[in-house]
Amino acid sequence: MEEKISRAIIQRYFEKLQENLSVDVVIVGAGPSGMVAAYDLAKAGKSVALFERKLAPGGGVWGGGMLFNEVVVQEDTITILDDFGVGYLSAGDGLYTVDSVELAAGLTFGACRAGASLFNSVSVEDIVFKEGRIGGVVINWTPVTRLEMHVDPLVVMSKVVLDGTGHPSEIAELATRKAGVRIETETGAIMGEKPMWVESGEISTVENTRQIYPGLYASGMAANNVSGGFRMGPIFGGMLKSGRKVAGLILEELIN
Ligand code: 48H
Repeated sequence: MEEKISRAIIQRYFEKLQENLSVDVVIVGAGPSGMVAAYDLAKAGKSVALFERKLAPGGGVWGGGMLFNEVVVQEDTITILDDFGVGYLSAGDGLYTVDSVELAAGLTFGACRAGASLFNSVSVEDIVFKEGRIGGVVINWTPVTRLEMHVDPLVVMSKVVLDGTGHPSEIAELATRKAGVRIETETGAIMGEKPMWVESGEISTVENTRQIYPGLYASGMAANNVSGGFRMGPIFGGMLKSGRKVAGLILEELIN
């Protein structure tokens, strides 16, 4: 029995990893925007590999506002919550509260059930940059990167990479710093997140969700950091809408 358990895990994990060595879409970061995008893309029949640095997917959702484990969403994102079967309560003025633990767990479950392959505790440490296009990601175990062990990584190829890494926009940062490319912003560089302005940040997050370089898209707070939008605190409608928007844009590219 002891041997069977270990064998089953090893066999299935390596099958899963092999199936994901070349995919339609790599999503870096299992935050809310990345997981909505993963859900929509997988539902549309695309192969999706989702890499999350931490043990638990969910990004900034879990902690709610200042560790009070509730977040707020607006009326026009309720349909996305319904897709995932996540509950909500009216807070008046078109705002709703959502239990942040239920939201993080619900988004994770939804993305996985839709068919996305989620690899947790895996960090994306570099990009594949070939013939003027981002063509995949370079991965390693998070403990390896945290301990700064000198261990060479593995590579996953994809038609498209989505930067869903949140505030630091790590993939856009790698593209500009290491590949030296100009990205789709006013300056050609990462413009940097601005301070708090909820209404503006919510709108600009969705507006700034787009392709920023051939093969590379940005969503959520990464899109905001790339294009210099305001932050918005623990309101998550913009993140959910950003995930839905970027999935639509990627599908358009993959179909054409
Ligand atoms: C693998 C990585 C890597 C890497 C990072 O920050 P997130 O929750 O992402 P979003 O943009 O979907 O949501 C943002 C939201 O949570 C937020 O921060 C808000 C609304 N802030 C407002 C405010 O005012 O502060 O998740 C990103 C995920 C995290 O889980 C990271 O661990 C992961 O990406 N990640 N995974 N390889 N190189 N970098």
